Amino acid sequence: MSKLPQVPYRALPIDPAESSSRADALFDELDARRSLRDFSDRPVPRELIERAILTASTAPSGAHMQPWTFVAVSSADMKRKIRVAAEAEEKESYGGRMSDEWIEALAPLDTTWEKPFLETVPWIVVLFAQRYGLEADGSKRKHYYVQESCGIAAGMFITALHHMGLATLTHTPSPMRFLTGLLGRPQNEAPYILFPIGYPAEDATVPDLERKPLEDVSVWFDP
Ligand code: IYR
Repeated sequence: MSKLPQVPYRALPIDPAESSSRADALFDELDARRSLRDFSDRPVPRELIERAILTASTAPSGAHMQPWTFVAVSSADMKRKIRVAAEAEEKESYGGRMSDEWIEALAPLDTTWEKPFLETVPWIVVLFAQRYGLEADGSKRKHYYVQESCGIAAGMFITALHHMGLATLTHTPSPMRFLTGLLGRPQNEAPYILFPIGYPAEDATVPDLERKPLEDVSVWFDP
């Protein structure tokens, strides 16, 4: 393929002192984000979900293939179907498919096979990873670094939602193959993460977790 024409880089005009205050502000904002299970049923305008998807879609991706599809569901009937199918899988998982070690690691988070939030939330968005591209004529196009690209897009999606005051849960009902059939997705797409999205319930609580300090998550070669 021929080279693309070049355009000027749209750098943000920021001086070093401002970088520091912006960094603090972003840290404080993202440090307040938590995975939530207690949602309000207050409606969320579709426009906000559209914007979050567009923001996520600015993520870098292998060879700029943007190998993701966000499937947005507000239909009560479809949310119910997703809940029923997810709970059936999760019941199997909690009832024996998960290792004792895994169950023990989750114990402090107080999760169970029950997923009532899948019906409470105004929106469920399922991110599908396109393992390869499908052209209009049915031919396949190779995608690169699909897992990495979708992981980055998922992070940016979560960040965009949080920035709007919306809450979500990075949910991976396991296995999630049922979502492909339920949502009628083509065979090149694999469900990657399911996001229930809404405003937090007024009395919402989250586990009192601590985040690792910088020295536990980084190593420096900086004389
Ligand atoms: N998918 C299950 C189990 C689960 C797994 C992890 I790793 C978590 O951080 C939380 C839950 C569930 O959604 O309950």
